Amino acid sequence: MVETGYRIDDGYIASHNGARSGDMRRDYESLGERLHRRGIGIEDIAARAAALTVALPSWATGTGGTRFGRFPGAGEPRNVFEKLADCATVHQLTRITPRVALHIPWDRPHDPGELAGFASSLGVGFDAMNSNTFEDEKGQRLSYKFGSLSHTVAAVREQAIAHNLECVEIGRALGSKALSIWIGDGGNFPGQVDFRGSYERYIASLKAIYERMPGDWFLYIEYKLFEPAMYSTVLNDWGSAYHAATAVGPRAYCLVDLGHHAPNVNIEMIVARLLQLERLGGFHFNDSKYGDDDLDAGSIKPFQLFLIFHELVNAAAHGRGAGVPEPAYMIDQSHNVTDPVESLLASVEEIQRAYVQALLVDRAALAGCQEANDAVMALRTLKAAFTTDVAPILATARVRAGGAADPLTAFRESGYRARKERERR
Ligand code: PSV
Ligand code: MN
Repeated sequence: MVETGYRIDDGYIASHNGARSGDMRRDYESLGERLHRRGIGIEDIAARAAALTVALPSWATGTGGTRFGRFPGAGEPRNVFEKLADCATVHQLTRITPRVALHIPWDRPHDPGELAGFASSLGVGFDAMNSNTFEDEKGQRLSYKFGSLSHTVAAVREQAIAHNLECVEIGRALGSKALSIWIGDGGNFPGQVDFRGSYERYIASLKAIYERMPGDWFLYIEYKLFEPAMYSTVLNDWGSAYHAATAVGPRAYCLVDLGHHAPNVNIEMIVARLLQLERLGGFHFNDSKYGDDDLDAGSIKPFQLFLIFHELVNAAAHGRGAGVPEPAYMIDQSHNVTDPVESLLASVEEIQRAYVQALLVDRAALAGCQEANDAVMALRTLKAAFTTDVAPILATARVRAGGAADPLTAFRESGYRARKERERR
């Protein structure tokens, strides 16, 4: 039986909340009044805020790094069990992160049944399985140096396909329902890779995986414009991902990682297109200034995050086609200078904030502005929602669900990391 180690006491969370309850109630009532004047029922918004769920990446619970080095902090998780414990702590404080996404081989469990039992004892489950053919695993027979699913050599492609099927097998034992594939395949120099041939081989490999996936699983196809390949990547953009998904089958969808675009690309429009075409599988949330920076969600471009959620809320109002799943929300970040749990807590709050702000958009008024070609008032309508301080809704929804009014402060003051420093020598 694996030890859980120190956990934040629910009584501690209750006293943290108790100290804030008066202010929280007053702020919530005052916001409720102002929203009522805009024809919005705060209770309905609070209920929708509480219903949002975001998956946590196991790999973001430890300090990431850059190619120039890594500066791990004390008390970081040493194995998949400790990663799950940290994710469960984020869920305990926020109440909207009940699932964890695993990366194989980084988190390959010796005994998936044992891991599933451990997760359920912590009150969390599993999200998409993430395969990794962008690195060579110790002892691996054939190298991915020149690609994996799109490699010129059939035996390398077969090995990469087998790895993805192993991820599915592990995921089945854990209760996961999706496989997320991102490949690093591409070229560093013009002429190195045959664009046409590599894309064809990639799609054929995806088909081989898809055909052997259980019938109730989804395949998420993640694109990225560059890195580690610096000149071209095989799956570089949403158009390539969209075509791949449609070529593979009805349960294949595109995954949008916010950091996987060139600077200033209109990501909300890509999201709107994929929603309209019914091939948006979900997100890897993070933020960036220059490239795939993997900074905390909402830290650089909170308005962009809001606009993305605005498109998601719009699409939900239009309804989804039969069998089309709700987009899956997941964080994918690299925490280099912060406590990873603190960054995750802050990011979860930013994602929930953007969602709630998007719920406040006066869609009838916006449609009127669009019909009348009134650009100034259209933007003002969006900004009215974006500039609303929805913190009282977030805090109230969390506290009602048993979480903390202020998760970041509660985490810091709990002494969790210091306890883990002692436990995780
Ligand atoms: C690649 O940059 C990526 O976004 C993929 O999702 C990977 O699985 C993840 O980061 C972890 O490195
Ligand atoms: Mn990603």
